[in-house]
Amino acid sequence: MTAASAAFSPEDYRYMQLALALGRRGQGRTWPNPAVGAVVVKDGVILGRGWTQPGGRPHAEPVALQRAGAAAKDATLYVTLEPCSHHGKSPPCADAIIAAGIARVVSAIEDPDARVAGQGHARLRDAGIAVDVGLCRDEAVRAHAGHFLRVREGRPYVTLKLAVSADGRIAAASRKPVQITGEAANARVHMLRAQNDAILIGIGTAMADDPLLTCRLPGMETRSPVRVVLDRALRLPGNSRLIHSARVTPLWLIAAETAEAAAATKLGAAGAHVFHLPAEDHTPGLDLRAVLHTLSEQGITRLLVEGGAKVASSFLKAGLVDEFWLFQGAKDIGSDGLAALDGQQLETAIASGSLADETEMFGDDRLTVYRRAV
Ligand code: AOF
Ligand code: ZN
Repeated sequence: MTAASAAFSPEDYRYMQLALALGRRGQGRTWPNPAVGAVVVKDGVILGRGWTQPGGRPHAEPVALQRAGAAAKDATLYVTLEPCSHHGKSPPCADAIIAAGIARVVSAIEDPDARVAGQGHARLRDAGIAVDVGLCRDEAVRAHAGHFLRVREGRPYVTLKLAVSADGRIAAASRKPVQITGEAANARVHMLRAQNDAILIGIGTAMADDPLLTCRLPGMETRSPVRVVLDRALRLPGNSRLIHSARVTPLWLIAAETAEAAAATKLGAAGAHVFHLPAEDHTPGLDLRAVLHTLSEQGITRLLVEGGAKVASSFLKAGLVDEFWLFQGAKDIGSDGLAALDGQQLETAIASGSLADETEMFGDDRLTVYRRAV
């Protein structure tokens, strides 16, 4: 039974929206698992709310059911992804739902994970529970895009973020970083970091900017993503801020297998985790699909790409950008500044993607988010 045959009420819609909002709370820290949200409701009263916990467990449903306690009997459970039916590190959510005496489950979408794939819904129906699937399906597809891509294509969902001056530059000619956006936009970027599992830059940016790449919003310092540097020849300096913080916030370096073993040993001893990919002599960079595959194998479902110009245009050219966050500052840098993309027009790159569907102002800075249609 799918969306077409299920009758959903305005209340159903409201509670599923709540479940989606709860699920978003976990984004960026539930990997390798999806960030699911769940709500238990009876007679118009919300009895329990839950979302997938850091590291992916407990799952959302048992959290919501535990809050509801014995009152969950005969209640409705709203959940943003099919409840699991497999024995992982914890017993199946479907069994917990049955044991709690839930009468109806409203679920947004099937879980493509081969261990679940319809069996969660089937198990609930077999136990006599009414199961309606498909409410807010498109929003759930978006919310769980990283999980779906990881399961189906072996890669994470990729968000590219670029901040450009009014004249489309990202740095001064000297490569010296310039303040392009203001405080409000910068805070949004730090939030975006927290909402991703990992953040990736190229070695050029790592050397030029010596960035930290952490989330520095007050109270959210522990929500920094894994930092990933594309460092083909392992050139990252041992005295960089990335290396100095590697024991606090994970740092993964992606190198070619031809990189010097001594450099790998040294950076590894300093706390970085080095991954080696087959070297391709004819290309100067790394094969981005192989990079994404490696990250996906490690459990990364949502990747934020933060530059620089070369990395940004490589991802765009390879068609590997699912979402593009473009911040445009109000000031010019000047025509000798570094162009946003390496040998590619920003306008062309945007046009080859999809429609702009969100614009927001942060002081004088304009954010436009371009998304691939789901
Ligand atoms: C749910 N609710 O909140 C999440 C689910 O390794 P395990 O046992 O934690 O299982 C991971 C799989 O469970 C994951 O691949 C996905 O299919 C599902 N995630 N399921 O019922 C949740 N996060
Ligand atoms: Zn589960």
